[in-house]
Amino acid sequence: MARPNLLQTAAFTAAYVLPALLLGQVSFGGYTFDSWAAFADEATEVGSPPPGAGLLPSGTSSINTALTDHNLNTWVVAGGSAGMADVRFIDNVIVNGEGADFVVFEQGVPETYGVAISRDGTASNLTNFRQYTGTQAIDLSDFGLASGATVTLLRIQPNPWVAGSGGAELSADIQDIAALHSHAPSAFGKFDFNDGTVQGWTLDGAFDETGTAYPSSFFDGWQDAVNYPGPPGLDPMGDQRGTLRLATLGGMALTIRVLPGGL
Ligand SMILES: [Ca+2]
Ligand SMILES: [Ca+2]
Ligand SMILES: [Ca+2]
Repeated sequence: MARPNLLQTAAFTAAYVLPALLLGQVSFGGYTFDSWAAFADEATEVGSPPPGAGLLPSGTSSINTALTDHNLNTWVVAGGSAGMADVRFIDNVIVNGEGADFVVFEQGVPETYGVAISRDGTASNLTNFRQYTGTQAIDLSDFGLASGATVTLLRIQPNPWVAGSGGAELSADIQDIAALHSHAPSAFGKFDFNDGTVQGWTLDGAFDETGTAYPSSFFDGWQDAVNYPGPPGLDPMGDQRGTLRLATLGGMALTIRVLPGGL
């Protein structure tokens, strides 16, 4: 049998995915989310609007609670068109995947609100506002973001001034915001394989840089003799400490799709 070759790859990555039982999908408001972590984590009012023009929480005394509690019985309205909230994702990011990427939940009779997206996680690099009405599943591509782009900050304006309407309309009631395409903030981190098994991790992919999956003969498994930060191959065998191995037999094997008309 050929010796497995440890794969070192730059152009292609393979994602290891924690077992679903650790993530626990949740159903909420007619949508399914990976976990409660998919929901927005922090909401703050933008600026210092004049009295009566800012955001008003309903069902709670806190704007932050209303927008992050995954509870449709709490929401915020704007007393005037000036009221806006910056909504942040801390333990997750929204990812621009296929189709809609996040949901804004809006209570009662559908009303119009504005959404802007931060391109870099700061309030100084927001897209223009786009308007939506009622509970909506929204695609980040609508804002010009690239496939695979991640978002940690968006701005909600419950009562946008509609040009030509002669004034502000009734405020939307924004209940909650959550990511349909949600990832942990970073795919990189330290994980100890310390019980002699791969501890439930599975291999998914390979993918190229755009997220396209390719058939491959990569496989994963337990590697006993490697345990960071020790020198590769010198960790004692049978000590339950090791690593997760990504390998192929007899060299790399990856099926590249040829597009119509050739590469
Ligand atoms: Ca979250
Ligand atoms: Ca709520
Ligand atoms: Ca999308």
